[in-house]
Amino acid sequence: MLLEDVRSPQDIQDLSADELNDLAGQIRETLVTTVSRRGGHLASNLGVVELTLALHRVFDMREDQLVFDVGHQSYVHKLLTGRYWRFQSLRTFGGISGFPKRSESPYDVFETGHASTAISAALGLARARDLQGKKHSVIAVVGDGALTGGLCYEALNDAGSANTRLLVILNDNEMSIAPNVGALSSHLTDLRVSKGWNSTKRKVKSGLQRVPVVGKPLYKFIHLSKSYLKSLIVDEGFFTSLGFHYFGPIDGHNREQLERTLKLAKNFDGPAVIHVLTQKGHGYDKAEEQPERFHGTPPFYVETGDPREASPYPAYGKIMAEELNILADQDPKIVAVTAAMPQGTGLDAFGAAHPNRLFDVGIAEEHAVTMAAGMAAGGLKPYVAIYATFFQRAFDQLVHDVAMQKLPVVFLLDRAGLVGEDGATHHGVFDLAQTLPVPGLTVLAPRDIGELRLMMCWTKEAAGPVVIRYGRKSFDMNERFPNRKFVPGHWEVLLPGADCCLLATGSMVREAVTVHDILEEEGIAAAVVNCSTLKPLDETLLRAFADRPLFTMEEHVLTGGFGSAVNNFLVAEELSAPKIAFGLPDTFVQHGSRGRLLRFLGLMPEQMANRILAVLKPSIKENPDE
Ligand SMILES: Cc1ncc(C[n+]2csc(CCOP(=O)(O)OP(=O)(O)O)c2C)c(N)n1
Repeated sequence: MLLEDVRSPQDIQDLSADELNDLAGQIRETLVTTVSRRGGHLASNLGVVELTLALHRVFDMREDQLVFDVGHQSYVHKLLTGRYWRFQSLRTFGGISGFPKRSESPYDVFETGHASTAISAALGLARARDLQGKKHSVIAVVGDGALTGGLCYEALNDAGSANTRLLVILNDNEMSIAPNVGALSSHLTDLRVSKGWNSTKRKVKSGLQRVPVVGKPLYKFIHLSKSYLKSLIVDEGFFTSLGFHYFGPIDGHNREQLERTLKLAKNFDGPAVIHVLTQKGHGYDKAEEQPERFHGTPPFYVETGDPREASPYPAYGKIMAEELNILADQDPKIVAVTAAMPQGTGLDAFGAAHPNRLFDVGIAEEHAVTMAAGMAAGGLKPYVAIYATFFQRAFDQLVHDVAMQKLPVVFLLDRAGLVGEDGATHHGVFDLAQTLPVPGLTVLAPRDIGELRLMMCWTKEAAGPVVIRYGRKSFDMNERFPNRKFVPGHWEVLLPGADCCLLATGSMVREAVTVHDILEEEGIAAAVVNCSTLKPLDETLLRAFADRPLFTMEEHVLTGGFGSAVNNFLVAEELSAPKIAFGLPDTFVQHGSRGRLLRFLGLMPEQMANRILAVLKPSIKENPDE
C-alpha cells in the first residue's frame, strides 16, 4: 500500500506484515525528504515509526486518545491520520505544524510543545472519561528525556493512586536532545541491561497474578509464549512502587512485539507503563550517527547531512559561551547551568573548557533556577542558560528563590522573540512580562553580538540577578555602529533626529535603523535609540526625548513588554505617551519563517515606516521648518 493512500488509521488495519514493513520504509523516506527541505525534528520521528504504527493498529484513535509529550515526535501520527498530502507544508506559514494541533485534526487530542506535560494531560483525559461513563483508552507517549521533568513525577504520583485506566508508553532512546542525565536515567539503563531471564520469569508470574481482572489469564497467555516472555519483564522498582504496572523493556522497532504488548496493556484495569526501547534516527545513517544534530535540524542535504544554509553570523549562544569561558578562566566561582540544552544554548563549549563547572539538570527549568539560587547563596556565581519559552516555567523560582534574596544569578534567555518554524509553543514572547515586574532584576537585550560580549563582560560586576534576552537570529551591526561600551541603564543614541524617536530593543534595533533610512527618504529625521537595558529604563533619556513623537519597537507581546514599561513611565511622569507601540498583539502567533511572521504582524521595516508616516506626515507638513 502506498503511504499517500492512507487516509486514516483504518486503512492500515488489514495490511500484512510485509506491507507494514514496506509502509514503515515509505514513512521514513517521507520524513527524511520533507525534513531535509523544511527542517524539523527528524531523529525522534525516525525512532517512533513502528511504535506509532502499532499504536494506530491496536487502538482506535477515533475513540481512544493519544497524547504525545513535547509532540515533536508526532509526524508519523500526522502521516497516518490523513495529513500526508499537506505534510510537504510542514512548519511553513499556514502549513502543517511541527507539533500536535487540535485545529489540524480530531486525532490531535491535546497540544504540546513543552516537555513533561503528557502524563498530567492524559490523567485529566482519563478522569474526564471516567466521570462521563466512557470506556475508551488514554495513552501518553513520553520520552526518557521528558521523564526528567518534575511535572511527570507529580502526574505519576497522582495517577499511581488514582484508580483509573491510563497507559504510559515510555519511549526510551537513552537520549534527551543530548545524552540523557540523572538518576532515573541510570535506573532505566539498569532495567535495560540487568534483568536476566530467570529472575524475570519469577517476577512476571508473581507480578501478573496479582493484577486485578486480567492477571491470571494474562499470565497464562504469556506462559504459552516463552520467547515473548523473554522480552517482558516486570520490575519491582520505580514505576511499580508508584502503583504502575510495568511492562518491558521491549524492542521498539519490533512492531509485532509492540502490538502484542499493547494489546495486553490495553485491557489493564489501572495505570500501566510500557517501557519501549527505540533508537533515535533509526533508518537514516546520518541521524543514527549524530542523533543530537538531527534532533531538530535546519534544512539539509540528504546525501551528506550538511545544512543547506549557514547563518552569516555566529549564534548568540556561541558568543555568550566564549565570553563566559573568559570570565570563568578568571573567576573559579563561575558555574553554568543548562536544562537539557547544552548544545542549543551554546553551553557545550563551556562544558568542554570547564567540565566540572557545567551542570545539566535535565528538562527541569524550575529546578535549574532554584538550584542556581542555592549555588549563589553558597558563594558561587551561576549563569543559567535557558530558552525564553521554557523559562516561563520558572516564574515562581525567579521571584521567590532568586530575586527576593537578591542573589547574583545571571539568566541567559536564548530564542527570545519569534523563533519561526517551531511556532506558538516556542516563541519567546512572554519573558519581559515575566521579568520586568520583578523588583531588583536588571533586564538586558543586546542589539547585536558585539553588545552581548560587552554585557557578558559587565556581568562580572553585577551584584544582583541579571536577565539577558537574545534571539535565535543574531546580528552584527558593528560596521555602521561600532560596539564601544555598555553601561547598564544607559541607552545608546545610534542616530540623531528631531522629528521623532524610535525606541527599539534587541532584534528590533536593526529594523529601526532601516525604518530610519526609509523615513529619511521621506524627509523625516528619526532618532534611533538602542534601548538595551529594559529594567531599569533610561529615565533621563526618556525625559529628554519625550518632546517629540515616540515609537517603541520590540519582539515581544505588547502587554507587559517594553512598550508598556515606557508607556507606564511616561504616563506616571505626565509626559506624552508613545504614538505607536510596535510589538506582538494579544494572540498566539503560529509557525512560519521569522520574516514571514514579521510581515504578518506588520513588523517589517517598510510596514512600520508606513504607519509612522501616517502618524507624522500631517504634523511634519504643519511645521515645514523642522
Ligand atoms: C520544558 C521544555 N524544556 C526543554 C525542551 C526542549 N526539548 C525538546 S525535546 C527535548 C528532549 C526530549 O527528549 P525525549 O523526551 O527523550 O524525546 P526524544 O526526542 O528523545 O524522543 C528537549 C530538551 C522542551 N520542549 N520543553
